[in-house]
Amino acid sequence: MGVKRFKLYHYPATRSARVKWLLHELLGDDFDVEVVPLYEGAQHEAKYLELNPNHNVPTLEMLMDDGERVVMLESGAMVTMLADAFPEKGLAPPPLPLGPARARYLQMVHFGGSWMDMMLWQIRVHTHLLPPAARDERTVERYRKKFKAEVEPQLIERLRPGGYICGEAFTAADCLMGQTVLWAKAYGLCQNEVFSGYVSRFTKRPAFTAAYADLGDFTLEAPPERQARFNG
Ligand SMILES: N[C@@H](CCC(=O)N[C@@H](CS)C(=O)NCC(=O)O)C(=O)O
Repeated sequence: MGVKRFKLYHYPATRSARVKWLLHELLGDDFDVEVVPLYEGAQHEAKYLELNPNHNVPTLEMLMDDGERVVMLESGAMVTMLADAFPEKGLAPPPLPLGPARARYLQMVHFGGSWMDMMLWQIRVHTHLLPPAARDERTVERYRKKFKAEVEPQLIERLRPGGYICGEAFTAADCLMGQTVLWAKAYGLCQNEVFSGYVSRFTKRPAFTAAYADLGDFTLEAPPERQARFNG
């Protein structure tokens, strides 16, 4: 059984851009996108909560050949699944036979999508999303320090040779890591020149340009009257 059509629920420059970017790499523009206006609270509407009880983006809907609709959550899982689904595009080392390339690749998808993401989300909610009275400056400082001291050196070592996060070749892990590095940069992290080189390489990709064409619709700060809806 195959997938007839993909539909991505998305908001500009957020974690759904990881998946939008990869879909552009794999399918050009041949998929559907619905913007979920997060700053208007659309992620809390009953219809959307049926799809995604975590009230977030991305949500990926797959229309299967037999008419079934499959809904998937979690950007890291989507990136892994989509890259594996199109092996001819060469954006993921094959799972078998087991080897170092696949191990490095999965490690980077999960390091970006869970470990780094967790720190950046805490920095973000306590800087721009929660109402000011609920923000905790100590949390922001703790994760900024940890990110700089522990995460950045690992990334710099991988990126210093001038390639991509898993080596010389661009992979789907870069769709996730690239968005995450841009997110870190928006919060004053990843300032080393090695990151500028990485960004200048991946932003030249047409699929990146297509995925970020809506960047102008994104603002870091949620409107004050909406901040109480964000719960971290
Ligand atoms: N672990 C999830 C996190 C998704 C997530 O939290 N997305 C944010 C945007 S970057 C969101 O939609 N937040 C809306 C809310 O929390 O109400 C993933 O990677 O897919």
